[in-house]
Amino acid sequence: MTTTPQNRRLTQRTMAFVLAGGRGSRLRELTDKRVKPAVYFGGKARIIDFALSNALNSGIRKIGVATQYKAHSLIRHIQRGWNNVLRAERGEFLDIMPASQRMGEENWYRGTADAVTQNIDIIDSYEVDYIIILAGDHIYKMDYEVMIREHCDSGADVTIGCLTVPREEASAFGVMAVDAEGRITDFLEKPKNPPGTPEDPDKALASMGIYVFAWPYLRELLLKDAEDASSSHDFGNDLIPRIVAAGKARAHRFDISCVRDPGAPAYWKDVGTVDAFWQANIDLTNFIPDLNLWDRDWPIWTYAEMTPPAKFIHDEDGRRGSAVSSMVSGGCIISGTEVRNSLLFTQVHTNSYAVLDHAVVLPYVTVARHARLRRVVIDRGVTIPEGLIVGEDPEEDAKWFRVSEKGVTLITQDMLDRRAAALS
Ligand code: ADQ
Ligand code: ADP
Repeated sequence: MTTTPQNRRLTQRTMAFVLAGGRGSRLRELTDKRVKPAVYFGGKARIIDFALSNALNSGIRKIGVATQYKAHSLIRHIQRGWNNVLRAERGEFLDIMPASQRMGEENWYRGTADAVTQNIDIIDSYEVDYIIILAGDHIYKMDYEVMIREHCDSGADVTIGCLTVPREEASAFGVMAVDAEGRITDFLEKPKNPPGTPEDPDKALASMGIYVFAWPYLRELLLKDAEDASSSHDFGNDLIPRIVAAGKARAHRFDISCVRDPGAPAYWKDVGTVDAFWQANIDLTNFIPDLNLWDRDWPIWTYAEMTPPAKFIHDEDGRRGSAVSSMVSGGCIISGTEVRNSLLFTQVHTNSYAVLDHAVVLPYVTVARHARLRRVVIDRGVTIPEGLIVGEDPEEDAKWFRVSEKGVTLITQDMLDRRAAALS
């Protein structure tokens, strides 16, 4: 079945399979209309652009994206932004693989492994030797070629990307124990009481949900798993523990191999909650952010609208439109507004006497005069009414909006409409 010439680059003999079907419900109303990988991040991109850019920058040219929940926005983004990047003439693909089109009998992907199983015929047609399974919902820069090379050299059945996390956060992950050679000796999916590492009992080795397999090996494993009535058809719950028990799973340490910017720590984030989403976006406005989006050797590709540059207006009343320690995207008009430590996506228009402080503002938002917004996430397309004040009185905010554990307020148009109706 492997027909690829051996002299091709390893990454050309590998397909990336991106899992982008999980809803991400902890992002609350931000994922009401779109799946988590389609959520905006960093001023121009969407979350999935990080995994796709990593694949592309690593030299991978065959990519499949499995979607199911609220996939419309994601599919449109991929079609607009990624269609021209890969060329079918050179055997390059980016295929969207929606659930419910395949096999007939089962409408949805039953689990992450089932999402691959249901597409076995398409993957076969790519004629690749290796497959790397990725999640479409993490923010990081990673050279997958290093990991694929390690997998080939070691002769393991699976290589799992992992990183060191504080032990108290490890219950959200697959947690593993490794020996001195990097062999995984134990794997627990989301354990209540995660084991520490031998070097540091307060740290644990967490799976990033990134797996490299030889395709013929995984193919056989999936076909067996599909027959297994006791399986939930999930990588973390079913397949990985089985391979680890058989003794041929290897850990790839992302902390050591990551695309590191001088002085910056290894960066990998699951922006799964409103707090984490807000923080990771606001962190980009730091003097030296841990995630470097300015790196020309590792660009994050996306669909970017054609827009004029951001404009800052000194209005008729003499109010200065300004932004400090902030990122302001194309098409924005900052007219007589004070913007501090904020991140503004494309086409945000703000008016006189308004203040934005630690605000993450998604595309196409309008902020009317005298609005003062602190520690907020504003959803796409929202119109902020004149004089709205958020971030000063938590009780008032909680009446109308979604206030997170750490006091970040999420504002959507539906919430504003309900507020307007109640106050009128
Ligand atoms: P989880 O974080 O719980 O654990 P999971 O829900 O399995 O992740 O989703 C992984 C990826 O698959 C996400 O990108 C999600 O969107 C997608 N997905 C989920 N269900 C899907 C389906 N039915 N069809 C298509 N795509 C789907 C996993 C591992 C852990 C590991 C963490 C790292 O199981 O061991 O530590 O990822 O975040
Ligand atoms: P979402 O994340 O909500 O799915 P998309 O970016 O996929 O959003 O698509 C929304 C479409 O609507 C885009 O074509 C965008 O140009 C358009 N759009 C949304 N709001 C506005 C607005 N206020 N002005 C102009 N165009 C808008």
